[in-house]
Amino acid sequence: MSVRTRAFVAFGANLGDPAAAFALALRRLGELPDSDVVAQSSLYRTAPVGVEGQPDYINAVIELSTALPARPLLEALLAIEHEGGRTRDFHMAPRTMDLDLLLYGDAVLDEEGLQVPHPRMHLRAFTLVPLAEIAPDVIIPGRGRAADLLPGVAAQQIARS
Ligand code: PH2
Ligand code: MG
Ligand code: MG
Repeated sequence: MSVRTRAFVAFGANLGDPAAAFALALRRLGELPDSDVVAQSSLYRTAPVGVEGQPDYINAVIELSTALPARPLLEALLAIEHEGGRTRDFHMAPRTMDLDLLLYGDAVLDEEGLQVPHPRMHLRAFTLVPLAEIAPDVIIPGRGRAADLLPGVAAQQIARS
């Protein structure tokens, strides 16, 4: 039996059919080798952060139990985004599917394209609120318990969709 790691993936979409994209992402994540979807948050409607004049996002967080190492998991996320119609037109362009690796166990990695914990996850309601819904006690290395960080993002607009 291989060792499993608890990984958290953020889903975001503000183009096309976000609910269908989320269903596709869940299906594909569940099909990854030696991996299971353990939990999924509600879908949340959120105002775009860091960019103006774009449609609202639909955001959620998915918990995986996986034997995949972080880099192959990241590559799998990029492949699923691609299947979900993701294009990279410009920085922060609206997207049909964004899958970001938030946490990979208690790993702290700062590599090309692979930073965990995600460096801004503790500052954003659109990642922290769905994460705390499914895993309030999870520790964000260097930041603390997810639920304890919620007051810091309380001013940001977020609603269950
Ligand atoms: N993702 C971004 C930039 N801004 N804003 C919201 N509300 N949700 C996102 O997923 C999001 C964003 C870059 O990935
Ligand atoms: Mg993102
Ligand atoms: Mg991304």
